[in-house]
Amino acid sequence: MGSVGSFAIEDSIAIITIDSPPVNALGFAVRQTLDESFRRAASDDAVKAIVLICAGRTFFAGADISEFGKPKQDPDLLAVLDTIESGAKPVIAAIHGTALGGGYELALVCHYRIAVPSAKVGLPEVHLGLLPGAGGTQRLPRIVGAAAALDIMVSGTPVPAKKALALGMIDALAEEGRLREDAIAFARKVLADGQPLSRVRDRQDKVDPDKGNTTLFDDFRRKNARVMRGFRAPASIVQAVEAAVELPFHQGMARERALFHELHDSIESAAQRSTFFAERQTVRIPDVPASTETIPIRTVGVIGAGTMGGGIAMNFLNAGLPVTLVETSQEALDRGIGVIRRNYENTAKKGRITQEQVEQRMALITPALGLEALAQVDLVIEAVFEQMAIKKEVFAKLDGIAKPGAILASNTSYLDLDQIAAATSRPEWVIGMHFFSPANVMRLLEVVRGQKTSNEVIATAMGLAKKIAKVPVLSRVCHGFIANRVMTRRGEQANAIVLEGPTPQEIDKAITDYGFAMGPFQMMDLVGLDVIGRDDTERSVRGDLVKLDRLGQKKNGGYYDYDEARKATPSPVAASIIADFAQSKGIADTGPQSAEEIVARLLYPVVNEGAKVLEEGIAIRASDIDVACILGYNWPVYTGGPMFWADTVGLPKIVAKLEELAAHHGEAFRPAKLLKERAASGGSFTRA
Ligand code: 3H9
Repeated sequence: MGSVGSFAIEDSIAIITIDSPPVNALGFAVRQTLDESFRRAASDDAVKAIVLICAGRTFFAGADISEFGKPKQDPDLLAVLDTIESGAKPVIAAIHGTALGGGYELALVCHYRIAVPSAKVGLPEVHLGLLPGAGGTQRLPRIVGAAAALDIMVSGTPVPAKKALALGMIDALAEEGRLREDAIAFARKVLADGQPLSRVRDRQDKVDPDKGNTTLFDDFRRKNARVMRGFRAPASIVQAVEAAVELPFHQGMARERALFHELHDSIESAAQRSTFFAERQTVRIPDVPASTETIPIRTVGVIGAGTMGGGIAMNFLNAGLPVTLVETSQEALDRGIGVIRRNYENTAKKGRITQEQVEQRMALITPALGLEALAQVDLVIEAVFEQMAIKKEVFAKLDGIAKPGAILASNTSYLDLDQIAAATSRPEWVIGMHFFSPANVMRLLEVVRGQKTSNEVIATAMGLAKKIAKVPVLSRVCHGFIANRVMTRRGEQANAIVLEGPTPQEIDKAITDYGFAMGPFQMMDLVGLDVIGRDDTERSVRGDLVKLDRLGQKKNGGYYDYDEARKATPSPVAASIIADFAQSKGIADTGPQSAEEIVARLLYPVVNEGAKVLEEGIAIRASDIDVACILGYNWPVYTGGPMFWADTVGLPKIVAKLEELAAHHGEAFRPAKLLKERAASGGSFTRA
């Protein structure tokens, strides 16, 4: 029997077990084994029913994404699914872990689905810029109806077993730990009942009522317009579900196939697939082997209970780790803990956690007023005011308090970690753990290694990230590390071109049309003009707005004016401040610029800075820079991040534009050596 499976017959029931670590993806060997196993079961008269089950941590996690874009090897997934579905013997899919994408589509061609309560089933292809392409868009609506199918496939969120049972996505629950036995018992019952076999594809009862109901689909598109913006896959999913409702099964399948191919060949999907692997690649560090020993982290201390410290603490509380939260005054401590409680209660109100979980998490906090309380914790994260003198003082004190073997981490977002480490007698234990605001939400964790940080400490921080549901990106020390450093170039250019003619709204529109949720001026108004660039020494438009008490959305408007409902309109006051400032600097108004010009002006310097970050060895690989920008700055994932995007634009084009900008605006635009080299050699940043 194929290389990744086993075949057993127990009392007239064939048990096909697939074992292809890590996640039983439906790659060539798995498809071949399935094909052979089902043919054998079909031809063996001793077999009356079939149970399909997986070994290891999960049922099939979907098609093998690493095979996409490579030459196809038969048997193809659809053919295997057809063999299973058209067989004359009942097939029971026995599900544990996650049955995802092609994995759940495989379960849908089985005649019955049974799962343990901890299992999840779903069609998350949308996150890869795809639609379920092995019949999922046609079969799921036939079980749950078009409306629920749209929600499940457009969100891509896996459905827990109990809910899946209620929806009809599975037929029965097995006892946890007894999946095999319960699936066999289920098969026996099916045989005993002797009902004729029913196939999902033949069902019409859930889709027929929506025939001709265009409102259902129009409403869905309208309601989800914001989350679907820029992505291609969601709109294709809606079209495929429409086909499931309106067309006979085989025609719907043909429609699904055509849409799948379009998506598969799109840049958007290539970008999202690349991001999937990029996020999993970040933990690989050339000089820190995977076998490096890690330090157990059972307790955490967080210094500072402000917005950042509180958000950081929540990550650990969510993961069940006790946190000692330190502030300098009772008032600040109470305020910080109050904010954490309010955050949790809001989450509970939305039904995402229970009130009991709120209390459990709150009970993990130990409030404290002095650093002495941190003597026994395994990891301390400092989140105090961003000033070198203050950080050094805190670390020097910590050095005298923390137990030997404790990791001392700083949440600094710009400062020199090596200087901070030098304030202690144990720099090898000092590391940067840079969270992005809101720290309990944003998935990026920049781990900053100092010159002396030990491999064990690095490996521990990288491993800990997964435990608290973050994606770690390793950076070496430089001003702003990876994400802030490269993205600062975008802000600088926004501030520069607004003096040359384009208005804040034109610039913001170019950037939001590119795919960012907000443009740089909208963002500054939201955060507060008095908060950003607080330490600026030079005169700036922003500074002039602040002098007029225009602080942004919160007070008197900023770059925009706002009405009661915070709806933004172009601001004549801001326009005249910008014009005055430009005049004082002797910058001529050269008129409007095209969206393409604006995007190039703001984002090519980000690419250029990314190239420098790579060249200097600050980031390990270009895809780490992409992950940092996507997860830290909401860079649109369907462009793949700045470096992947640069490859799609073409590096010679970017170099030529940067040279042109350098000629007009100065050396800051001069293309990095690495960028020039890759452009000249026909190379790229992210392609193999
Ligand atoms: C699809 O099915 C298309 C069909 O509709 C149509 C076809 C015609 N392929 O995430 P982890 C690797 S599209 C290849 O760290 P976890 C992953 O790279 C697919 N490799 O584990 C990693 O490798 P490494 C639809 C895959 O426990 C290792 O497995 N399915 C695949 O945190 C462990 O992964 C999906 O989108 C794959 N499909 O989470 C599901 N999946 O160790 C994608 C994983 O070398 N997968 N790998 O870095 C997941 O969401 C998570 O992996 C899962 C496990 C929840 C399953």
